[in-house]
Amino acid sequence: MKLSIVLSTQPASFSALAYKGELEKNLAKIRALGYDGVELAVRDPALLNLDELRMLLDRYQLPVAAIGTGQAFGEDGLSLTHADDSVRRKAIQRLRSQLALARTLNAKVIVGLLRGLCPDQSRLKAMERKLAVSLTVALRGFEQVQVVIEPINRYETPLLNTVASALRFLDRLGLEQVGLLLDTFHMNIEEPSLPASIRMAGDRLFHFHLADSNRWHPGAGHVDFPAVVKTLEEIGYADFLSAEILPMPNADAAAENTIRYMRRLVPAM
Ligand code: LER
Ligand code: MN
Repeated sequence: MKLSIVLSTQPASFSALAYKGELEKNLAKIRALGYDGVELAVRDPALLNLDELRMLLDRYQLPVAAIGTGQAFGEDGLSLTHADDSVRRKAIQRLRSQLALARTLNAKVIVGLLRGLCPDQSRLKAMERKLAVSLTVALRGFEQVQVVIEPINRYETPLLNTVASALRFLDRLGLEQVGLLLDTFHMNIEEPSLPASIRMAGDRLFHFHLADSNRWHPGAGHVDFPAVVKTLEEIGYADFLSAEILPMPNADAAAENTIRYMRRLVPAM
């Protein structure tokens, strides 16, 4: 397994991001701390200078673990299940531009809050069907890019809160390229047992987010990370563990404490 940390390519209102903006400075820090890669949170690929980004990723030798898309919802209000079809189409287009970026950077694409909220909870099943249609349209032509659906806790969205519901959704969706991203912060709220849910995800697990129970760096709360890592090893997960954490007590300390704590569990390759 490899360790990465999320860096937002732009300033962002989402709080669980240790590093935001200042690409060169932050990529240099991430490299110097000994991370194996970086996860990029990208509001809109159109806002990026791709040549500069590639040059910096190359200079600091950081592969891109995944591309997060949540800011398209958080900052721009786009959603794959939006009641207004013109907004839903914009969300599909945004996701397609993220898939194109991911294809060039050899990264996965995360579908978290871009799925939307579902204000009328009696329509959850219909919203899941709408999400499946939007995803099928968005992914057409990008079959080689892996996409991950993240179960997110009930306080952020009612759509797909648990590993079991997300796996049922994947079965109905029927696209091999789509798997799960599990996040220990959400799992701590929704799952009865983190190891049991990791086992349930099994080979559908494509990506992983680290945060402790309080969304601080691993080691600051009560998530049993040794048990989490042991279970990931047991199911043969060999990809990135990406820290998506609050900048507490500050960004540098959060990033440094994460790698110090996690390296004891995940030796450098
Ligand atoms: C994004 O990966 C995440 O975990 C969510 O909490 C975003 O709202
Ligand atoms: Mn997450």
